Amino acid sequence: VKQYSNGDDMTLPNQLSSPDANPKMLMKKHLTPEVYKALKDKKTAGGFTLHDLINSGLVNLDSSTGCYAGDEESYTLFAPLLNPVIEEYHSPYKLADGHTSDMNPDNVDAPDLDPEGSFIRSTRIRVARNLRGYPLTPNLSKEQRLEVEKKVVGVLTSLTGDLAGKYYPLSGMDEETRQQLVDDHFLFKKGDRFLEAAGVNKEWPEGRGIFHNDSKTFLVWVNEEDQLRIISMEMGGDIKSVLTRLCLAVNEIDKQLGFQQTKQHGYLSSCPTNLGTGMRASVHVKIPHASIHPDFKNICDQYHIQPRGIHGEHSESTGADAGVYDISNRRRLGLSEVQCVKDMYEGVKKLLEIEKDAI
Ligand code: ADP
Ligand code: CIR
Repeated sequence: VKQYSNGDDMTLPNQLSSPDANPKMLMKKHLTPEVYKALKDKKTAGGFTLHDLINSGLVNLDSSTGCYAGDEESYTLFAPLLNPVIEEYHSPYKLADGHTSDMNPDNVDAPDLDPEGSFIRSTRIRVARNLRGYPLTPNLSKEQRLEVEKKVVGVLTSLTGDLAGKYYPLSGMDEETRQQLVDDHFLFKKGDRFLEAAGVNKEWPEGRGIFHNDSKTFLVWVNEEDQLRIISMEMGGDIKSVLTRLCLAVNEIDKQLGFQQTKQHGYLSSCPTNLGTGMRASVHVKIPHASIHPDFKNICDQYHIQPRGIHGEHSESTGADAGVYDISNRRRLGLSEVQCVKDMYEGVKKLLEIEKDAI
């Protein structure tokens, strides 16, 4: 992990004054000279420093967030930086409010928004989770990573019915199979530069892998950005079916392993944007007109949804996929999993109204 050099106590890391630094980067915005001075020599009991916390944003000046936590203690020790980052991203949530989870799919009423299948290609819901008793991935040692993998795989291979499947470790997977899984939207990318600078990719690919059932509707990423990314996905727009499968799996894994959580932060994650529910509920949806509507960005903000390209975060939709977007809930903390799904649902409903009006 690259480090930076700094001058006297009050001098911010010089990368942040580069004209290339994204002025909206949350870490940059909230790392004032006072906060920097107060935190620069602090270290968690697990050895995680301010430098470790912010390195991803220093190396990647186009970051939107720019920091990754190394352990539960990072969230309290570095709170003068992280709390404003968290509260801005998950606005209007205030950490003092406290977070409540709701993984009961019966509380979601989400009739298919596109039963004819003209707009919505696929639906995916994932949650980020980390095991109690371990650091988060930026600060996880090789031994701990292997231990987490072993525990998780033990539980996953005991699942039955629709959730039964196999674990495919990344070590030893042939390149063609790996690339196909990425291209088909099932597996994480290799070499993400944000995670690389955060220290998450150490000893790659050891201890990483993917579990999935035969139909690839239930998948678990092991030891990528978070120890677990639990994913339910299927073609079409049946959000309730996707959520029901996810809840069944997450509740079972939780019962057997136990996830890190606090009252204020909900479920812990390495990236502050994933705190709380850790949930990103998304559809791949064809909206060539709505996406160029002058109010597109405002509508996304108003409905708390986030557009991405369809090849994962930081990708653009081009070529045959032009006009197809990944639309998901943006907020994840201070609202329940059920409400995250509702944010996505209401946002997509609105975008489809605009799209249909424009055709
Ligand atoms: P995350 O959901 O973990 O934040 P990414 O945005 O990087 O991660 O997406 C991970 C993968 O999941 C990518 O291959 C992406 O195309 C795929 N994906 C996301 N949403 C959907 C969806 N609704 N349908 C199909 N694939 C999806
Ligand atoms: C960044 O700061 O851009 C990356 N570390 C990813 C941040 C989380 N993603 C998001 O809000 N879209």
